[in-house]
Amino acid sequence: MIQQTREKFITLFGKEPLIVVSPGRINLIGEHTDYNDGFVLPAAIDKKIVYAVALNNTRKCNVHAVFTNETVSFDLEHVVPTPGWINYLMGVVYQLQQGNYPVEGFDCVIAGDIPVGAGLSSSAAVEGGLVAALDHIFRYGMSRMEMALLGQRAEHSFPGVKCGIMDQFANLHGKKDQVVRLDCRSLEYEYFPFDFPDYRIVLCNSMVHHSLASSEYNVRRHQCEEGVKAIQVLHPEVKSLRDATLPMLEAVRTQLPAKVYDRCKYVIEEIQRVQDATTLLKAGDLKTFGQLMYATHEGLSSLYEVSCPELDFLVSLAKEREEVTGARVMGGGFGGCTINLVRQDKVEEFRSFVTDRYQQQYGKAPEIYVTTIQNGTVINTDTADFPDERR
Ligand code: GAF
Repeated sequence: MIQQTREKFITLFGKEPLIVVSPGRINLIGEHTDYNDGFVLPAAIDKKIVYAVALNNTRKCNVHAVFTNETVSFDLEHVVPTPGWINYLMGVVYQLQQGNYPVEGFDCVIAGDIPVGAGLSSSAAVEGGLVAALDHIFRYGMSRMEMALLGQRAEHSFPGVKCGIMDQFANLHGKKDQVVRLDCRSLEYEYFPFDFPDYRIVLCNSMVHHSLASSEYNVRRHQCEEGVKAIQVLHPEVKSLRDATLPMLEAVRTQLPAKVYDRCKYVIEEIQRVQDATTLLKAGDLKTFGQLMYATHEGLSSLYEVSCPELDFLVSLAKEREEVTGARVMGGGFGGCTINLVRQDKVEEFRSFVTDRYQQQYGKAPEIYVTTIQNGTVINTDTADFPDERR
């Protein structure tokens, strides 16, 4: 894909580009905890966005998307929210401008194989890849964390999803064969080898994509804040659900709408699960780790209500299989993928079992990806020496 993207760029724009590879992400456990100052355990994967970029000495940005085979241009004097995939790039440019990072016109080809709406965070990959490319070209000298935070602001301000930091963080900090536990409050992080040669990480894409995903996401975030406000009356020291305990929540239960109580209960439990899961991972106990994944799914489905019948069905299929140690809906929810830890020697059996049963139930095939953990966003070294004539 890298070579094709480069060639497409040369055909369209007639010069050598900088190439940046920007991955999607998985998250082993810790869902909807990031915007509650909790912990997450993500990793970057082998599905990616590829950018080819060079400057064009104008004030215009011309972006060709291979996946839709269209070129969209925008003016650097007029960067405003715009429908379609270009919004994610414009959000990044807007935030760079807001942060007084100089941006000049550029030409760009964007390609990728991260399925959209699958919960693998193609949007953070689009954002992180572009920040990294422009940082390299303009020599801003941003840290990876600054890039992630800028990507998050882009997501808030242009697509309007009030996301946490997990996706942009994982996209820019991923390390091959390692998962990373991020403390979303202090932004401190620690890598852990994901060293289980007998297991594979298998993603089952329900192929469901609910349009509610972003609006309901923001509603969940608001409900968590509502819970925190109620708890603060008795416990002013509680700044977010990260600081809350189940007894604190119980004490205000009667003052909360039932749904707000449920949302908060899930988050408080999930933040603890990530801590427990990390201990299990260090001890090499993938079996008990898997039980926590099932518990997360249960919480996401019945308390947080971000699952859907198709995802619940995929997890129930996983539960039937002895080769699966754990499974759950992954990412924001309302469609997309389940993540499954599956014994390596039974992956193909699992694949055909899930495909057949899902097909029977819903009349459509799921997509199944056996994924690997890879590095976060990478500047392609062969193209990294960015000569002045491309400026
Ligand atoms: C989406 C968001 F972008 C993340 O910040 C995170 O909240 C996730 O949903 C749920 O864990 O991917």
